[in-house]
Amino acid sequence: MSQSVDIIVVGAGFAGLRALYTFRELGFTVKVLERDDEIGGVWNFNRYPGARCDVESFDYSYRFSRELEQEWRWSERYAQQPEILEYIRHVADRFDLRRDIELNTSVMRTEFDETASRWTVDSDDGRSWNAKYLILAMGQLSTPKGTVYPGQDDFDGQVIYSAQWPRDGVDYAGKRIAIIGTGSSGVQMTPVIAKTAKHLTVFQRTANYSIPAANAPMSDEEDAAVKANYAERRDQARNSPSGLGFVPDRRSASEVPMDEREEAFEKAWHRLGFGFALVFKDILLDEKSNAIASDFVRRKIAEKVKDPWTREKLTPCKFPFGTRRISVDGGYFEAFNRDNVELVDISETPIESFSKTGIKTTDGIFDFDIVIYATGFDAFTGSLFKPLIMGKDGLTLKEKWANGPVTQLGLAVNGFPNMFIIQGPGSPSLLANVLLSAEDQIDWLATLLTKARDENIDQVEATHQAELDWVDYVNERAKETLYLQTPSFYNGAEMPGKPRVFMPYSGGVRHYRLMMERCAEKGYEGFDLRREPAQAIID
Ligand code: N01
Repeated sequence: MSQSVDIIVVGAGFAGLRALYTFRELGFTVKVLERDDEIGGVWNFNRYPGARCDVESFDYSYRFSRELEQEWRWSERYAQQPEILEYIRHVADRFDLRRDIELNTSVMRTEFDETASRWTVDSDDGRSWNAKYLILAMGQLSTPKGTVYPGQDDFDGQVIYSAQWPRDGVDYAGKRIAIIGTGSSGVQMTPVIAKTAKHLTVFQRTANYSIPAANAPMSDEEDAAVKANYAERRDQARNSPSGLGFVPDRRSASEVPMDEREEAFEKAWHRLGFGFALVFKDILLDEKSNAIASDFVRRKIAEKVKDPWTREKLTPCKFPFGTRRISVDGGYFEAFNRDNVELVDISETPIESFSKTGIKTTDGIFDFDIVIYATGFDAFTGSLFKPLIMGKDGLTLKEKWANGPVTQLGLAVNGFPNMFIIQGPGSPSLLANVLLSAEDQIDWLATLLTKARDENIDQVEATHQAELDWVDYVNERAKETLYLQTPSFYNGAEMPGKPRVFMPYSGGVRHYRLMMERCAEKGYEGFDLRREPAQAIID
């Protein structure tokens, strides 16, 4: 017997909870299905030491409740994972969200019934739901790659994945630890683990750019100052390209006199974290300007690392600054000055396998008690392909996207009526403050679905032409940037065999929101809104 609701939301992370709150407020019945035994999404899984948000807490928080904004007190500029999870739990309790969340519920299959204009949703434990709308809020980085080297099962020590960190913690003090991977996760955990590990070996394949977080406790004065003008801050964030509130200097980095430029970079280096890439308008757009910024960051890294060999290896040189996700660190490079920390360059001496006692590279065997994989995720599509999602005519989402994702506005897919993806491929997602942009999308969807309810519309479906146009547009915008020069998880290079398609929308959250608004103003251009299946009211 299936339970009937207006909306099924898959995923109880930040976006899923916001969707639940918003649609419930509007009088829709909503059920959120969450595979884990706790809410929080990535903030529930990524419990590794040092995990924290690279976006300032004041901006990486919900905007929908003025009271919540005023009440919640962040302890640091960049909150740590436990505090963010506590915030999410607080929101769920404060707004009584938990009663509509089913934990331990993995969606296995979902299919659109064209006659009834409803989605049926089946979970792994045999339960079923049916709903008019399906909202996929499954995250962009929630399916770990699960890297496995040969011989791993015979390893005597412990193997841990950064995004599946054991709930009861890991006692790494006094132990010999390996970290494989130097993306944001590896960069965040390295200085923390280094402090108490007996020995830490970091296996690096590609050196990464990282900017100091300049994290600090949140003073009462700063807290009060932000809260006195929170609406203004939110507006500024929403109207900045990244959703972080930084509006770049409108000049090209290459045109600014050297002294002035160095001063601006120096200031940003000590304060902006992620926003360093936005000091001048064209750091991510123009090769010459990017080379100047890349050079500055490399010089800064070199100043931090004492040993010449390690310094050279840690200096990123294989790709332009910012064309892979920039890391934001709390002493990553400095950690390599410790006697108990060692770097292994596996681009020169690759890992061959695990041995019983550790890891075997082409250079020899390194013994460990614990090996940590910080090797990343099957980004954007990994989670969306886990359940079988079947739209019209028996077509699955995986089949539809065999050559790469196609969407209208990053939100909807032709052939999958009444289904919406939050921060999916084609939306700003991983190139921006993802929470801010998710809230924009949910607010926009709220207006659309309210209209559909008021006007007895049965099906809302992206047109095929609209998604072709949107994909072209996303690609055109990407060509204006330097992102396409670098293999990364933005373009499917992180997984063997994945189509090489640039996935996020690089035009910024403000422009993206304006595109959504324009679509609505034009009567939801690019969507078919149908009262009866196949009877178009608006094309
Ligand atoms: O993953 P990554 P991550 N053998 O893909 C290496 C978000 N995040 O978990 O570059 C050996 O960036 C790989 O090497 P290479 C954020 O969006 C947010 O660190 O492919 N090494 C790379 O060094 C971030 O960007 C926060 O040559 C292997 C690393 O592993 C995203 O999550 C905090 C390998 C993977 O880096 C992912 O970050 C943390 C192999 N087989 C993360 N395969 C916030 O603060 C891969 N590597 C919000």
